Amino acid sequence: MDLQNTLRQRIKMHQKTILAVAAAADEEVISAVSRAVSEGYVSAILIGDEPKIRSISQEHGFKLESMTILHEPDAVMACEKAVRMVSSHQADLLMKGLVDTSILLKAVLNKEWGLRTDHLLSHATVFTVPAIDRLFLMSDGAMNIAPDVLAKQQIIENVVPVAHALGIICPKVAVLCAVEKVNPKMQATLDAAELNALQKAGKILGCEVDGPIAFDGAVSIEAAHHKGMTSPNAGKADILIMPNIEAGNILFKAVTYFASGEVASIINGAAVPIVLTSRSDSDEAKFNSILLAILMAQTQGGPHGSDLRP
Ligand code: COD
Repeated sequence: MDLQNTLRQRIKMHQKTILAVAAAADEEVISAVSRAVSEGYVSAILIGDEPKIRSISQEHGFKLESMTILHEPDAVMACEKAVRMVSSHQADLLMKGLVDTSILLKAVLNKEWGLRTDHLLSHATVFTVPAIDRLFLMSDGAMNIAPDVLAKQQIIENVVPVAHALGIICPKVAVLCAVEKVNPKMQATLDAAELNALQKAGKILGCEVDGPIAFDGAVSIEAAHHKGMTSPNAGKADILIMPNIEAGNILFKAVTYFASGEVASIINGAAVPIVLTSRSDSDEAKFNSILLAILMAQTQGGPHGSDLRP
């Protein structure tokens, strides 16, 4: 399964999106953005240390002619400027460059000029691995540190539309735990049972929720059979809901480093989708993430329009 092709096929090319990149002075970031510009997906505003942006680009042959560069060497200020460009509608999408995730997210959450909505913001990753021929989504590996059950409900509500945008009509959501039975000493199992019940009661829409369920039984039909699991969705999960940020972050990085997976990551629930990858992610992962953010912007109302915002 080719993640990048899937994303390319789902994007409408006639809409040009303006991407504001916070702290852009990084080889992988500029590589991904210049590719998205040259392929006609976006026009870009690079906010960061201009001399560094220019020397990286010269060294690696990235073309900057059709991009705007705003010199701002301070990372906190670069994040503020990038977020303000989006909230003032001068740009359609935001992308994290070479800066701590928490610095960018604090700017995004700013009450006066940030990109907050009345919904929780959460991070979602779409990934493929060579061993299994289907798309997976997982959330949250980068924003919500220790979500309670209400936050997990909103995390599901944020990630289900991403699955829909990728053509998964009724995604199977696995709320991951270490076991398949409720154990009051394991909060994740209590949360999973509650989320399962909420979906069955019609309080979570557009998906089917399973849990508590462990990783093997969620992703492998053989493992599910072996463990005697009876749920018709066992082994067939599309979306993996993580118990906490550590589990999510480790799975996300294991996909890349142990399984040679392809990934794309964004923040959902904000006024616009935000391209948010790890600093160590490849230019390919960053390019895929730009495509995913464009797809979600189009799904939510299209770029260049106030209907992107609540
Ligand atoms: N969605 C919506 N609003 C939020 C969210 C959210 N996910 N998180 C916090 N808020 C709001 C709160 O309601 C409050 O109004 C305000 O923001 C501040 O809340 P705090 O004090 O809990 O949040 P902060 O500013 O201390 O931290 C928010 C972060 C997102 C920065 C924090 O949760 C964080 O550091 N997350 C992990 C980021 C990270 O390091 N990732 C690494 C992996 S790449």
